[in-house]
Amino acid sequence: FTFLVIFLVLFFSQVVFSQEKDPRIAIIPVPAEMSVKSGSFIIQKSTHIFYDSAVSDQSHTFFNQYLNLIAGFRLGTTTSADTHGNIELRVDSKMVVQPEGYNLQVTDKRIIITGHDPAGTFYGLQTLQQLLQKDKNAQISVPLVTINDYPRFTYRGMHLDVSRHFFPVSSIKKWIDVLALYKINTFHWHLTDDQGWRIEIKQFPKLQDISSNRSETILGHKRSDPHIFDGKPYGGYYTQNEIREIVKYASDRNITVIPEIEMPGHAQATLAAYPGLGCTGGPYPTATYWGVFEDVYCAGKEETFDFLEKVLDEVLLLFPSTYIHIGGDECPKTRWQKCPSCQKRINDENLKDEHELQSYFIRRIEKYLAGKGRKIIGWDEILEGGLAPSATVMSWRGLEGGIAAAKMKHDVVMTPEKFVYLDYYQSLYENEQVAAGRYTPLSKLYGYEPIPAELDENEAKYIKGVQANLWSEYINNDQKAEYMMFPRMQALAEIAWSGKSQRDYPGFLKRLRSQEHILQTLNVNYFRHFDEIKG
Ligand code: TNX
Repeated sequence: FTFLVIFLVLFFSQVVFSQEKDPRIAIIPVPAEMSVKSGSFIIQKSTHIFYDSAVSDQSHTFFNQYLNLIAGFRLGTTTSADTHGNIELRVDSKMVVQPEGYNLQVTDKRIIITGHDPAGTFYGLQTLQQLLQKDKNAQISVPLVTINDYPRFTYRGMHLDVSRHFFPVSSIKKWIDVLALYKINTFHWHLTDDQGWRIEIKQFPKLQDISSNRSETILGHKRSDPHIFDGKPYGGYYTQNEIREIVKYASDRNITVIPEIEMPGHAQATLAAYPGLGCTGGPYPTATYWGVFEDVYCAGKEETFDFLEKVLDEVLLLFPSTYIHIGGDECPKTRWQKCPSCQKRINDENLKDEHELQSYFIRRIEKYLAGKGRKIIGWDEILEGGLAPSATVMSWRGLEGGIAAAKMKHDVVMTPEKFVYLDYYQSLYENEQVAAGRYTPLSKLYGYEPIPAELDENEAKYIKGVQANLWSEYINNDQKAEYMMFPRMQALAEIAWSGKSQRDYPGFLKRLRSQEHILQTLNVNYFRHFDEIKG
């Protein structure tokens, strides 16, 4: 009996301790359930991937790309179930019941990944990818684990502003790869703003010729530096072919791309090309500095809606996402107050004021998109003057917008600037790279709980997920974008995917350190002092 007890104690302590101590087992986001045994499965050149017909081809392609980076070889694939020594990829919605969930079993003989759906299998492979490491003998070994895992939230988002600064297709693809590895499933692409329109629209070529260009702003080097202009031309936009390429690339990695076309505010770049769409008739320059601008789309003119509907027609052909982001934030009402056609609209439509005019604007676009089978999502200002009936709210100014919308039974994505804005400082070091004013260190992001305490259990169901935003006013190159994004994106991924009770900041920091080789393998720049910051 004593022997048995000693055996059991040793056995379980090994299971528990090896998880804690084995730096090879550093998975982000932390899985729902995991057990570990000593020993490894060795991936050899002769190892084959077997996959059943429900699994997407892209899954193993993506896996092989990464394996090739660390091992210098790719695995062959087969659809005939000769299983010994293989990696098997399956889909079985009865065995794994949670959408996007998976079961991963690594034994010394084989690896089996079973997903609830193809996305689940893909995520099992991402976990496996994080477990790959070269051991002492330069072999690619995988620790023996059994994992059951599934997401807490269905919406796990990352946003990127390409208007303030433009990023090339190759960088976007590189970042999509990293997002996929951390089980992010939504890429919110902020394509238009005052400082630049970045999507080709065939019916309105001046958007490419004029709205995508401006005079560049030189960034200050200290927080307090003013904006300085050098007057050099700055510009860029994505062709429709490039957009299709990115949407497909993302979709192969289970990432939905949601385009954002800003309205009624943040539209000065559009007005630069089509001044007739503003209240005053212009002329307007594409904005050369940051902020909120008074010249917005005129809500009184039919021309505005004609234009936006035609733009959206082309957008819908490029983006299959259910959601279309229509912006809605920071729209000053000063021009509308003095504009005869806006005042006429307020009268004709029996609206109380300019806030209701904004609501009229958004509802009209909502209706147009609903007619095409799409739904709108917008920043929390769309609550002003009455929320459009089927709108989803992105709560950015705080928690209030999200709370109000959930109480009204509207879907919500939480993205409060105070916690999840990646353009804010991540350290207070004297020589930190210039960023937007506030401070969101890694610990603050990690500590953010997306379900507001004010909501009861039923209301909480409307919180679909959480997103981090990377605004690019102060980010004018890829290296810096990566520096701002990583590793705060990994913290976001963990709060979006992992259960609330699994949150463990010291453990997260350790896993992040153990995983540095992944970012290095992918040639990703990141903020390296993350565990020195006390918050
Ligand atoms: C507010 S968040 C904005 C953006 C800026 C950002 C800078 C939101 C909906 N609007 O236009 O880029 O602050 O942090």
